[in-house]
Amino acid sequence: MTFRFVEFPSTGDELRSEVLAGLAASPKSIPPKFFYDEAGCRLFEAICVQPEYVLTRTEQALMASKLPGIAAAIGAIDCIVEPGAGDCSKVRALVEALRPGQLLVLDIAGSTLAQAAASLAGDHPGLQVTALGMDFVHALEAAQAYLSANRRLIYYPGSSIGNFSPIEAAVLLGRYRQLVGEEGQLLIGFDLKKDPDLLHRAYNDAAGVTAAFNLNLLQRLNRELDADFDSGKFRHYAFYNPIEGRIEMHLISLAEQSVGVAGRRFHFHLGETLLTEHSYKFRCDEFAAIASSAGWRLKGEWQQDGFALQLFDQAIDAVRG
Ligand code: AVI
Repeated sequence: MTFRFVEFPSTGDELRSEVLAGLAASPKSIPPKFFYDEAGCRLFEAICVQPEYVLTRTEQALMASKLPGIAAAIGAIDCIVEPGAGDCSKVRALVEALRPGQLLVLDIAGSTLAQAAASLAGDHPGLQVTALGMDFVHALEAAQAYLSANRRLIYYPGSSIGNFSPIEAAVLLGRYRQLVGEEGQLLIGFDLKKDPDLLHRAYNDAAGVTAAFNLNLLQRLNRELDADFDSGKFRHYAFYNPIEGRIEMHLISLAEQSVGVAGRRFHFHLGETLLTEHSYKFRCDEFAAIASSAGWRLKGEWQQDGFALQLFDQAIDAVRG
């Protein structure tokens, strides 16, 4: 098997500087990428099997039922790149259908990624697998050095794009286009707008796993930034905002309290929020417009039960421009 893992320099400084900046802002916020320490990765996997969080299962079912058509629309490719690959479970079906020579997976949670990518490499002896433990939003361009093949497909499933604002999403999709070059394609999965009750339940599961995932962020800060959050004094609060078209996930302070983080102190009023995540939901035409503003041209679309996959290649003007 051909497998290599490269861990980019630690995200410790980034965690410190971004968390301190987010806590000093009004409203207070912390980027969702910091959910994914080891416990956070495990909790996210548990969210994906909760009965209310149908997003992951719906995408899997869509992939399973439409894969032959999707593979035919993509055609022959040499390489799949998956940013935010996590446990690499989603890319397996695509690897088997497209049989590329190279797979490049990127994730901020390096150790989870390395284990999953090594096992995938073990199952596909002809496949050259490279795993990069990196914050791809910061360091995406560094992945270029690890790409050898020409016809590249970026695979970005799971509605992860919904965790960026529409403007940030367009910027990221433009960087994906640069990474894969003129012959590159993009296969992307996103959650569709739907009955807000269904969305509300998905982010407020009865078993409390999403709440534990949200609160785990505070435990991570206690451990890694020498903070003293009392997670019993914060409430997980998630709701659908129909004007913005997004789920908002908050941690709301249940007391007047002050918290130490990395040697600084921050005051939380009773009822004050710490915003931890946005999860945008789209209509197909809305998403295609965002991707098109980043130079991608819609080539195929598949939908099932409130979830969509779109396939893009490069708009000619964008390639020349
Ligand atoms: C990773 N991301 C697409 C998930 C979402 O639905 O926004 C993260 C998540 N947050 C709460 N539940 C799941």
